[in-house]
Amino acid sequence: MAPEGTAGLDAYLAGERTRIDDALDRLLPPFGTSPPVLHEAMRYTLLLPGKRMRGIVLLAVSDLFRRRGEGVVALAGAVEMVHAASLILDDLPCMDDASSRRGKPVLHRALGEANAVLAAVALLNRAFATVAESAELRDRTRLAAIAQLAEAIGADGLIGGQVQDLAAAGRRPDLEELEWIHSHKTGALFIAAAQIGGLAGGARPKAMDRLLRFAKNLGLAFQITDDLLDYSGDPAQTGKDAGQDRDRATFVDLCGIEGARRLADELVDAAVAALLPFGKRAAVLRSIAEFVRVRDR
Ligand code: GRG
Repeated sequence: MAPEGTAGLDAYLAGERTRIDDALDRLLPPFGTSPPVLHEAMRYTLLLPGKRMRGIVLLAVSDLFRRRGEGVVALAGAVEMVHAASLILDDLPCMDDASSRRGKPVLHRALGEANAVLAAVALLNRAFATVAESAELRDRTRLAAIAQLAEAIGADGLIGGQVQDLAAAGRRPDLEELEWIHSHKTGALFIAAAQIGGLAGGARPKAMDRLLRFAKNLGLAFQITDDLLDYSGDPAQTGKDAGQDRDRATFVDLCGIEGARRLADELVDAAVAALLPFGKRAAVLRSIAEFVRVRDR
């Protein structure tokens, strides 16, 4: 059922977040497993309240093909583990040197840098193991999902985008370079989430292409609204430091507030347009795109 209105969407998002949170708790070894500090570190950032947007995109895409089992939620959990690992690494002193994340001190401030790095690597491994163990996927699609995730993280995905972002620090990249950085650093995991949701749903190549177009536009729009929130958002809502991006160029720096908002609008419109052939079945995905357009957290 499509969530009706803002209250309906909020309730839908909260419900899907709870399903993912419960799955994450189950997918990790319990608190107190040896070595305790590692398991505490793996759970710390991961289980703090995040929006779970990438996992929700995966669930909403598989819903499009009427797949809603617990196995799909585990796949959403795997994508959220990768996202949490990327946040932990991004926050390190050698990268963003952030102080708070999801309303709490960043992991390396709470449990030390070595534990933060090792917990991030352990989360990545747990994510791949979760996809590899998934009973939801047949053998060929399981391999395709693993490949999607590996591609999204690697040199042509999050890591490539991050390295280019770091290389651009202290200078002013042009809009083309900034789009390249963020379509890799942020967009790649949205794409993997949509594609893995499609694989779980048995989507055919044409549908996979539409999902790719949807996620590509949505991911970049999400980053632009992240930049807008970094500029003018309320840290009590976003859970992270305001002005964290001051040392690197953002879409707001390059386009101004109005320009960045217009660009985000165009990208959300393009994401919604990619869903047209799915008709009414894509109502939830359309609502998610509208959430990205207006979000305040
Ligand atoms: C090896 C996984 C891995 C990554 C290494 C550090 C790095 C390369 C990439 C950084 C990727 C990154 C953190 C991009 C920022 C994306 C972004 C907009 C984060 C905020 O996401 P939200 O708002 O956060 O969804 P919550 O807390 O709600 O999940």
